[in-house]
Amino acid sequence: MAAIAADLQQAGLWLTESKRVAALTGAGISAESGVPTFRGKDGLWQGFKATDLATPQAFARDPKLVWNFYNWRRELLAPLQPNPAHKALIRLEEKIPQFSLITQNIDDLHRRAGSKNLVELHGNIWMVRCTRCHLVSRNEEVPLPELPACEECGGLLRPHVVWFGEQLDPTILDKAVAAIRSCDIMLVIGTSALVQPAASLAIVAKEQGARVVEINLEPTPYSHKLDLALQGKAGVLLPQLVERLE
Ligand code: BJW
Ligand code: ZN
Repeated sequence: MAAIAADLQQAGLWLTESKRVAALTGAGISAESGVPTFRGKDGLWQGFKATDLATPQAFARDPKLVWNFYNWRRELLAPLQPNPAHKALIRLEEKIPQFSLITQNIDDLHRRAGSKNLVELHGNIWMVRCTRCHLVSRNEEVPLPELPACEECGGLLRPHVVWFGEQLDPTILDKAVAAIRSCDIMLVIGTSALVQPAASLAIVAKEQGARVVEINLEPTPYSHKLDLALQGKAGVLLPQLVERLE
């Protein structure tokens, strides 16, 4: 406990000295809101691994199965609320002159919490895209039909999210990289750091001279390369960290 208090104090000092802060979040930040993570034991739906359904191949093979999976997640997410970790990032954004929040999450919880300068790397579960005319729109219907159709052209809709093997939107990725290239400190919160290119953003930050602090329940493949790895729940540690600026 004493060790974590000292680490929190150190991270708090670095934050106090920083004008430009970037944070990267993953599924772990939403776990305390009730959102299942991807690679834990709860990353299973009807015996399928979530990461096996989040692929263009799975959608091409069986779009109904993939839509059933996303409909289940839309139902699960609709009533969930941001937790103390999402809210701590709002207070951080209010205090830091230049703050960027980069999330891999598609759950909309940062937006619902009130984050403003938000980059959603992997899309948003409440957005859909037509596979024929490529129109992107927001759709909060729960559940959507098993094979939802585009209102403009009748084509099959798909979730407007980034699946494995798909390119991230280059404009969105550029915005994230620009924030990382210019930050004084980066917080990496609740991500297993297994998925590229998001995981390498921490290395981009280190290489340009920023301090990087990780908050996670467990060590990740990147922990030993970073300045500090705080082990614990984001909903507990992040509010304590931000308190140090108040
Ligand atoms: C807590 C906690 C608490 C729990 N408090 N902590 C270079 C090298 C190798 C491979 C590649 C590469 N470049 C590209 C690839 C391929 C691939 C990739 O990375 N594969 C790896 C698995 C090896 N990447 C891509 O395909 C990407 N595209 C791309 O780069 O395009 C160019 C290209 C194309 C083709 C070939 C080569 C290049 C796209 C990646 C898209 C990822 N999409 C998903 C699904 C989104 C939609 C959906 O949600 O349905 O994004 S997969 C899934 O993983 C989701 C997540 O955003 C992402 C990351 O997961 P995350 O957030 O880290 O969650 P978990 O569950 O893994 O971890 C949770 C963590 O929280 C754990 O560490 C816990 O300990 C912790 N935790 N409770 C604090 N309370
Ligand atoms: Zn269409």
